[in-house]
Amino acid sequence: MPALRRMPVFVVVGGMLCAAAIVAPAAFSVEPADVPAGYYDSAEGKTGADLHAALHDIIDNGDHLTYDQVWDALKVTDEDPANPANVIMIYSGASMPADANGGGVDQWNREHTWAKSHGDFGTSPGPGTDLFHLRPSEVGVNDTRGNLDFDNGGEPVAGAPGSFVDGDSFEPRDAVKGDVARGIFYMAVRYDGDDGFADLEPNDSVDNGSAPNIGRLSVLLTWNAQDPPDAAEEARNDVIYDQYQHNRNPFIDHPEWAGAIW
Ligand SMILES: [Ca+2]
Ligand SMILES: [Ca+2]
Ligand SMILES: [Ca+2]
Repeated sequence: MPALRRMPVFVVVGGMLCAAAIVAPAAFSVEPADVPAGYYDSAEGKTGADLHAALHDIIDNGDHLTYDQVWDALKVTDEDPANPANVIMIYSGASMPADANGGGVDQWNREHTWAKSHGDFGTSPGPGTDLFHLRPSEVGVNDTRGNLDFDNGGEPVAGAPGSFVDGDSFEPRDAVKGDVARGIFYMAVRYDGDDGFADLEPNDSVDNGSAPNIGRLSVLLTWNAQDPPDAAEEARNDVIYDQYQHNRNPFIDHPEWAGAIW
């Protein structure tokens, strides 16, 4: 009898939507809710260079905004959920008026978490305008980060509680350590040198200068594990996919793929 009672549940409720909502999360490994069906099919089961290449092929058709368009996009992607007129600063967590964008000391600007001198890609449409690594930051805090590689340690950053800096590296606050790492991993897979842009890759150094590399890879992998994607980061991925670039950050959807590649 138990078997007979269970059968009708699947037949009656068994439309795709119900089956996915009720049965799949507990029974199978499924994509996060807003990943289009089949988006990562060609990457499934792969590791290392094969996974890197498969992900590159999936995401390399993303659209490129102009640097001016990035202003308005960041006002949407990084909107303060508690105040739609504001945006959240990446390194401080502060909420600032969205229209206070610019180069003044009391304004916020467009922080390239993959410092744009690392590969010297500038602000032309391409890596320099890619929303997955661009985040709002107070002008002063952005200046403090400069083009430093990422690593743990240093002195507290003025105006950005929980962030640290020393002569060769910058450490963002705990809440965004994983966000920063996954933005770096995205850039490495998106830009492979086959489309006129530099081949960006992380390494384990903190003295990369203008080389198309950023470090420290071992620390970024740790940050990826310490600060897994939350609902806000996943929503940001969806907004960039739906409204702006039409590609996704695979490491927000599958943070375990970072360790499978590096
Ligand atoms: Ca250091
Ligand atoms: Ca986070
Ligand atoms: Ca690359």
